[in-house]
Amino acid sequence: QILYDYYEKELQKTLSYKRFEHSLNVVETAFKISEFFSIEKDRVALAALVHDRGKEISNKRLLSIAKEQNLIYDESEEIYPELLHGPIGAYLLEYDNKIRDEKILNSVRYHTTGRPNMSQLEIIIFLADLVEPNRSYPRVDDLRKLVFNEPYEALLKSLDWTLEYLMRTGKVIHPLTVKTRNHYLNKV
Ligand code: DGI
Ligand code: FE
Ligand code: FE
Ligand code: FE
Repeated sequence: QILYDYYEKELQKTLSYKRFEHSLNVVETAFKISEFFSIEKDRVALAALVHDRGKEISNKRLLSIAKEQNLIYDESEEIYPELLHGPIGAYLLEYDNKIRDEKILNSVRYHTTGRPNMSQLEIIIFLADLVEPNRSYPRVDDLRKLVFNEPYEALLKSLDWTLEYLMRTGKVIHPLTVKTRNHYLNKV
């Protein structure tokens, strides 16, 4: 709790009001989802609070940090640097904010694309981010229902819908988004 309060203040400094509010919503939603898993609640709260640490960093800076620190995974990240806000967020949380919990860092690192074999914490943060109360996009309500009943089904659907959306709007697809979708296709 002491740690949580400390990072709440730190995050408030680096995020806009709107993004900070989103983060608090993700904390609440992640808590609710975590009831279906046996998992430490303190860790869930902290991971949700900090998940968008890298979100308000300019594309230019995301790319320059990623190149400097050798954190580029795929060329799609150079085309669409926002894809780096998870990995760079995790990097900054580790080196600037001194978070050393690898489980929390991974849940931040992979919250946008997911990855095959996600931990429970990674799944909770991924899903909570997608369905927190302020989110609005087509079929978000379908996803909200699924998240609390069939979390793995929700995960697969959300990836399918994201891929559909990316194709339809002509956006670059990160290989991890595809790998994650294929992985969970056989798990549901
Ligand atoms: O940071 P948030 O807005 O809270 O949420 P997020 O980190 O999950 O980012 C969501 C956005 O990421 C959403 O607009 C879809 C996009 N996204 C997810 N996978 C891919 C992707 N965008 C591209 N271009 N390629 C992907 O593979
Ligand atoms: Fe994000
Ligand atoms: Fe997300
Ligand atoms: Fe988010």
